[in-house]
Amino acid sequence: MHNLGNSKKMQKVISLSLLLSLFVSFFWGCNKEEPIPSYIYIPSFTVEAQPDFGTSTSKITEAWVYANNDLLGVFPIPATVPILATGETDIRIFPGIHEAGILARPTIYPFYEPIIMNHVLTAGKIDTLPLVTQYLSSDKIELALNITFDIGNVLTDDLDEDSATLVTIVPEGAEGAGGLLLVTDTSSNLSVGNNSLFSLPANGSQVYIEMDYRNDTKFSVWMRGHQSTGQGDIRPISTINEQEDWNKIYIPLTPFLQSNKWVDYQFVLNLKLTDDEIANGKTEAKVYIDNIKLLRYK
Ligand SMILES: [Ca+2]
Repeated sequence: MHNLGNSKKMQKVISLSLLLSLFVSFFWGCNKEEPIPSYIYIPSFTVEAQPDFGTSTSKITEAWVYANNDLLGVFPIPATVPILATGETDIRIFPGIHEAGILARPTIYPFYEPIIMNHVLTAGKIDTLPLVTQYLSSDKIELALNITFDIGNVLTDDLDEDSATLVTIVPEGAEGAGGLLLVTDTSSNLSVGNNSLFSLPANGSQVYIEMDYRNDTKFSVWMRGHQSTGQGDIRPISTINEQEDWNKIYIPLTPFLQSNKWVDYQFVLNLKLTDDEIANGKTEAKVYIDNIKLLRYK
C-alpha cells in the first residue's frame, strides 16, 4: 500500500514534469519561429495647408497606425512602429491630437487627411517616413472663421465696456503678425468677439476650433449667440493654461453645439486679471494669439 502510494506520487511527478517540458518546448518552438518585424520610423508628422486654409501650424502628437486594416497602436511622434508583415502592405496612418490639449483625450483629428500608402516592407529593415498631411479638401470642409492677423483684425466686437482693453495686432505672431490681448491692474477685463455671426451644425457633425497661443495668464474661449427663442446667451467653452512658448490647441465644439443648438454663434475670447492676482502684485497679463480657425464639414 505504502509503495503503491509512492509510485502513484512518482507517476504524478513524472507526468507533471513531462507536461512542463512539453509546455516549455512548445513556447520555445514558438519563440524560434517568431517572425522578425519590419519597421517604419516616423520622425515628424506635419501639415501643409492649401491656400484656402490659412497657415500650416499644427500639433500632431501621435500616429494612429493601421496595417492591412489592423490597428497596430497609437504611437507618439517621433515613432518607431514594428509591423509583422513583409512585402506590399496597406498602411494607413491617421494624425492624432489631444482634445483641448488634454493628454488623456487622444483622438484622430478628422479634418486632416490620413496618409494612405501601399508600402513594401522588409523584415528587420527600418523605413524612415517623414509624414506631411493636409486639410480635407475644400469641397468637404469649410472654415467658419480663419483669423491670421496678417490682413487686419476681425476680433473687434468690444464686449467688456472698457475701451482701454482690446486686441491689437503685433508683428510677433506664430506666423507673421499675431494678436495681443493685454489687461492691466486698472483695466483688468477683456472680452472680445469676432465681428460677424455664423451658424454651426448641431447634429453631432464634428466642429473644432484651432488656435495658436502663448500666454502668461489663463484665458478663456467663450461662445456667444442667440437661442432659438431669440434670446442672447454666452457660455464658456475652454480655459487655457499659461504657456511660455507658442502652442497649438484643438478644441472640440461638437458637444457644446449639440446641447445648445443656437441659431447663430460668435467667437469670444476673455482675459481677466482677478482681484487675487492684482492683490498679489500682478500688474498686467498678456496673451498672444494667431491662426484661429473654426472648422466644420460642408
Ligand atoms: Ca499671423
